[in-house]
Amino acid sequence: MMTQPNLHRASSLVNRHIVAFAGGVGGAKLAQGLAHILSPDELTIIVNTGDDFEHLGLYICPDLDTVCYTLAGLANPETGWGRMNETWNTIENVEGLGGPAWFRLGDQDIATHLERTRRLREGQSLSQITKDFCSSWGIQHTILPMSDKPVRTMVDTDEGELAFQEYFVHRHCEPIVKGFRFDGVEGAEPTPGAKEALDKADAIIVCPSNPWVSVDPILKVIRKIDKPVVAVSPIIGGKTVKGPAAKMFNELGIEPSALAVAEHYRNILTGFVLDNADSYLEDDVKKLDVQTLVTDTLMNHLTDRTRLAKDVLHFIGSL
Ligand code: FO1
Repeated sequence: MMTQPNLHRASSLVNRHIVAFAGGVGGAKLAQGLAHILSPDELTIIVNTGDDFEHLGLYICPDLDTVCYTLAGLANPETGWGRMNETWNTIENVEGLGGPAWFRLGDQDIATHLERTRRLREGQSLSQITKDFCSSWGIQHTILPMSDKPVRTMVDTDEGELAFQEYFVHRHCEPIVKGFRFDGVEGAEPTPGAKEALDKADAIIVCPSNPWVSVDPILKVIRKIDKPVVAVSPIIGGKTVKGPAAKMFNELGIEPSALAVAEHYRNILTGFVLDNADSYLEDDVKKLDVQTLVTDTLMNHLTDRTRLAKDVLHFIGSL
């Protein structure tokens, strides 16, 4: 039976398939905007797992949970991570017993880590667990860990090598960054679903996540990319909206800017999205043989997220 073409997509009657690479809070916001526009069979979100770690005996996947909670409308609107309307009884009692409380695990959030850890111990794969959790949370779009094998981002600093959450949360990103290592990335195959989604993708969108610790692990696992790639700069006016990406650029001896991000991705980029505040960098980005879109990339509310998603999809249609 011929399905009635969706007229508002007259520009591309054939279904389009987008794969989005997302990491933490910034990436999750654009992923949410894309999920509001694209149907589940048009969008697959591949998420960084380099931030995962074991803590209090629980297997914790911060970026997977941030993307899932955001798409489910469950995310804490202030922090972007963890759950809204959260309570902290458990972690406060852990602290009262002398346990570590530096990584703030809310009572609702702990259920996610308990059940994920239980299922992993039973031998279920991370992608299967994520699929089941998404249906429990009412998420129809496919959210995939980049790999079912563990990958651990290690941050080399002036104080030696630190595990990612140790650097990011416990040490508040203070140590001076000298480099990164993605432990386990050599043996980590992309999840089966990720390979399929990439094969049928018309284009890949790199969401505005930290290039060093949220996107690079995904690129290292996916390895070969032979589709058009559009990246949205996570740096606006030389600064990040949230997180240490600009500080990392600085400490690695690179002037933080949208141009520096475009140069970071230059081997895979087809198009690059800069904020209006960085329009003066547009010609320099074009010199990288990359097409550009200048627009408002700040995403405070869902309306901003869907607007930016629309802009990016329209930009892809023009490539
Ligand atoms: N980030 C913090 O800065 N402090 C925290 O206490 C914290 C707890 C936390 C708990 C669950 C979770 O899914 C994320 C959490 N994050 C916290 C954020 C997390 O460290 C980062 O979102 C990612 O690892 C990098 O984007």
